[in-house]
Amino acid sequence: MSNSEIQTQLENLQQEAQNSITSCDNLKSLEELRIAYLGKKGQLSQILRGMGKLSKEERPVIGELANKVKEKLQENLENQYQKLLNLQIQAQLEAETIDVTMPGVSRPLGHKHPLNSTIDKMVDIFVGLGYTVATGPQMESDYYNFEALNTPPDHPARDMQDTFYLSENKLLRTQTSSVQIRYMETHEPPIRIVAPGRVYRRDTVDATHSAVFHQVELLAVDKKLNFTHLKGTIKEFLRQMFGDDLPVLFRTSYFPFTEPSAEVDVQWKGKWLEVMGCGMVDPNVLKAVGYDPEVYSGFAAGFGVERFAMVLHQIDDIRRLYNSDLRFLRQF
Ligand code: 2U9
Repeated sequence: MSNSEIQTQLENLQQEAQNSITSCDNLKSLEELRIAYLGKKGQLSQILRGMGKLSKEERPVIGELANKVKEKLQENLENQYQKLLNLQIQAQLEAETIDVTMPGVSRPLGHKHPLNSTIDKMVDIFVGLGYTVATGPQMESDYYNFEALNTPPDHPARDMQDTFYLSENKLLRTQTSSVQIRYMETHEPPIRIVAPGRVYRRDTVDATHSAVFHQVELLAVDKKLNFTHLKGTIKEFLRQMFGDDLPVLFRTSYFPFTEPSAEVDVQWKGKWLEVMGCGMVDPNVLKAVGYDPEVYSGFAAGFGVERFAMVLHQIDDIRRLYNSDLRFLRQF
């Protein structure tokens, strides 16, 4: 092959390659073009193979031309590569654009049941006053639910009609007081505990009664505790629960496990409401757990959680708290 033939071939190659490179529209084809023109077995190498037959004088001339073609094509390839890469990045950015002004997708979130939030609120207040949370079994023996709490066998509370008996000596606790008995058996005074939990009574279900309900009970035992300590504690609790300037009334009452005993009413939204019972722990209860009633005295109180939740949220029927009706529960 002659000098001028090779020259023409190189020029044609450059023209053709330049056209296909600038009209190439994706990175994969561009790489294929690079291999086809500049690769080891590419078109440029093939043309240069014909150089062997050229004279000594012609060779450097063609060599120089071949290098120029090669450099030119490399430049073309690099330019097109950058151009296609930019287009690809641009397209990707556009595809991934987030419109921050679009309304969000709301995902429904669960939240606490009003009974749980009421228990938490009550317990938190007592924890703030230095009390420790204590819990215990819901299935109890007659001893922990009644006997240790100064409730003799002939007491009406033990009636089969009031208590769920599981067997002769197994029952569903009617109050969380059994928790305090168990706690006192294993701890020495001074003690300050708050016992939240589920309790059971054979009540006929209506707007204000449920066979399963919740209590928060309080117990403090120490030397020289008196009714003033009880009153101050209860008043502070009710103040934190219902707000300042709350009219509170202590009415004389009776419970087997406290003496003296009182029921407490608060004036809330213009009405007097009974919210809890309380009293000084009966000496017989202290004796039952091995505390000396001559040395120690205690006060206790009991709250019905459902009643508090109903008063706080103006719920008219206790059954609403158990129906799992989301339209109702979502209000809290
Ligand atoms: C021990 C000693 C005494 C807990 C008390 C009450 C008064 C009370 C009711 C409130 C509404 C029950 O849920 S309710 O129906 N409770 O009136 N509870 S004194 O006295 C105790 C507790 C434990 C060892």
